[in-house]
Amino acid sequence: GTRIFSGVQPTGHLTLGNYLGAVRRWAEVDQHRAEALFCVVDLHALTVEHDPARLRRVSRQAATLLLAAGLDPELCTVFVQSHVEEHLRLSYLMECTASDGEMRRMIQYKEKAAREQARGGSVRLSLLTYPALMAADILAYGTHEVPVGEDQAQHVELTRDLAVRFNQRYGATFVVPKATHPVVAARVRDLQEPTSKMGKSHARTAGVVYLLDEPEVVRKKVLRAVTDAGRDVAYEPEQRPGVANLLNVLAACTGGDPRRLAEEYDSYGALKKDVAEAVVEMLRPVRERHAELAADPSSVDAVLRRGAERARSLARPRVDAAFEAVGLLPAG
Ligand code: AQP
Repeated sequence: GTRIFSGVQPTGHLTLGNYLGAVRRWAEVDQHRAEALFCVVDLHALTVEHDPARLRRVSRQAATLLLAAGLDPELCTVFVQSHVEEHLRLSYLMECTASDGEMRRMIQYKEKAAREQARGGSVRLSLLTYPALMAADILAYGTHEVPVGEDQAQHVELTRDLAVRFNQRYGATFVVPKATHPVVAARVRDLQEPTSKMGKSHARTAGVVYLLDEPEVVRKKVLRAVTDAGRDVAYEPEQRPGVANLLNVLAACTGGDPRRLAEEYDSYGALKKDVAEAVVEMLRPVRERHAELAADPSSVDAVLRRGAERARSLARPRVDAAFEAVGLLPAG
């Protein structure tokens, strides 16, 4: 059968971008059609400056939100990356397969490294090697498909290259995976800076809708979204990214087509009002379920414990095989 793997980084509170670009599809489609694993990739969150207490809090919240968004532990495996040591074991072999140059070419590395430097901080070495760990996350499970937002396409491409290279050098070990993206809203933009993606670790939060924002906060953020010059509502992603972003979000929430939706509005104000309500309504059940689950953390822990056991048992044979394939002496 098809195997699916994907994850979220607990670098901050989950956003509307995470939901529309990834999590919603995991819950509505992916968990029903394949053996699927979904992971809070906490080790990846250590690649930028972090606060331990906050990481712990945000990791738990992310796991709880995945369940609140509809991931069903009876249908799929939900776990925390650091609970399954196979990711780290395989990551090292991926570092031994990748070249320094291909890591440095990654857009996310360049952007995040620049951000860390602008803050006056240093760049952690793990930020550079991040794609090796991500490749390990994916390859350890014999993953066929990686449902992600478009911003992750380059990393999945690199993962494919590493799988092919490893297989050529050491014999067929890994499945070569491919990325899949949602049809609409594969890249939700920041409401204040519609040329950049909406990211959970952005310092300016006015343009970022978090899944747990109160309805009033969601409304305020959407109504204050930056729109473009011109008054009529038209879908022109290149020339008018702000309006196109709102139309994409509305289309994703209501199941419509952004081009067709544009024809239904003759003012930005009316469009924003409908976007705000559509987002509030879409997120309402997620927030409610999150509140219920958060009141019973031990049940979430139990899900994560079972998830980690299952993930470990799936990953171990392949990672052991990879260790042997490169010539490491079996422990016996
Ligand atoms: N804006 C987005 N639009 C569509 N999909 C998105 N994803 C993230 N942002 C958008 C998808 O959500 C999944 C999990 O993302 P992540 O945790 O790897 O990354 P992030 O939210 O971008 O978090 P960061 O790295 O903390 O954000 P920034 O950019 O602020 O540094 C992925 O499938 C991703 O594609």
